[in-house]
Amino acid sequence: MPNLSHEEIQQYKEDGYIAPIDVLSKEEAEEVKKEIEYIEKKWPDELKGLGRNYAHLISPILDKVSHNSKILDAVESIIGKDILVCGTTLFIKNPDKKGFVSFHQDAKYIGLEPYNWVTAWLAVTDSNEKNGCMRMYKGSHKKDLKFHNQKFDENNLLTRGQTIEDIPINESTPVILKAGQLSLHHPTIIHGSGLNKSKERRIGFAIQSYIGTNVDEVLGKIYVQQARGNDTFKFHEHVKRPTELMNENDIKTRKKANEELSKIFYSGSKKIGKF
Ligand SMILES: O=C(O)CCC(=O)C(=O)O
Repeated sequence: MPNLSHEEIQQYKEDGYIAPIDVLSKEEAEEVKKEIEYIEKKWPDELKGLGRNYAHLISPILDKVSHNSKILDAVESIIGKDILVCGTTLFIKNPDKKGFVSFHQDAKYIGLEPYNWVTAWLAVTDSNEKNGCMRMYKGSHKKDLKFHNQKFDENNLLTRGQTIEDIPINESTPVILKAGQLSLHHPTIIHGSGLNKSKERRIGFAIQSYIGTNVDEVLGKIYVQQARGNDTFKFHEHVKRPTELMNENDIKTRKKANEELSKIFYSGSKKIGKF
């Protein structure tokens, strides 16, 4: 049963995002954090650079989050019952680093069409104004895609440092989430996030994105998993869900998936960024 109420769906349509949605308990979120930190410690290069993508293909715990029924209920309310997980990205801001995310629209460079998709962002740690939570420019999803300046700044957590200039920060709304809570945002909403000025890590696990089976990838190839319903369109290669951490075959699949993803991210660009 889809679980967003009529009012919540209306709010999503009006604002371009919805939050907070309770998904995991504090303890479950802590378990996800521990898994990420265990991988970082045991395989220090695994989640760096391009490796921050598709981590759900090598971690059963991140996979379980991506297939969480509470998330899928909410997603189903927005994109319908035939749902694929088409990718995940870890957005980690360490307190001693200057990481930020410039204002952008996800749909600009990702090649997923039509826009029957939604991005879910799970707060693995608390996410608030002090540690650089996402900020949404409400209602901006109703307008066309904007020009993005490709800045490739070293501290920008976006691939090309793609930036929509002159977005008034005081007109954007912070998405404040407790660890375990989720936000869902529209492909064309303008959003970004500032620096982590706290003393703790800010960790977000973005399922980017949940796509309807009718959504094609017009710039390249993606590797998907069936989350709900049926895929009668068969646009994409389906991959299996991991049953153990860092299984050898899953590592190979993820490597291929990330190589293909990089081609999508930098399609038409002369320069390649660090992710
Ligand atoms: O983690 C962030 O601050 C930004 C993430 C983002 O832009 C996204 O998930 O679309």
